[in-house]
Amino acid sequence: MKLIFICRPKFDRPKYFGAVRENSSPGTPVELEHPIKIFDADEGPNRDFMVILRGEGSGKFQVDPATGKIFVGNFPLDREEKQMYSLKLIATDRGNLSTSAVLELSIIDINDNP
Ligand SMILES: [Ca+2]
Ligand SMILES: [Ca+2]
Repeated sequence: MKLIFICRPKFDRPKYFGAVRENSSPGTPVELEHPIKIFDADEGPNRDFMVILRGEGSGKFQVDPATGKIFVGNFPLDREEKQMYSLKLIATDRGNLSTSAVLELSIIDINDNP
């Protein structure tokens, strides 16, 4: 059987915004203004895709490759160090067709530096 890859996975928005408190424990879900929705119009295995996160500071977060859900990674977030992350979400299907979207995450201050 020959697989034909026609459709790119599509994000429902070009840009997503989210916020998370600094010092959140690893694995804390990042609240987004609008949840990331990805749709691939192909059928069967051609519609499977994987989401990755790129950009400066992307190592501080984890993304569920199947859904695009974002979680705090294993490194502590410090608002005094960086208060906004501008990242790139990339969804790639099995045919290697990909689409990207912007993900802007703000770090919410907690009073940890009196
Ligand atoms: Ca596809
Ligand atoms: Ca603080």
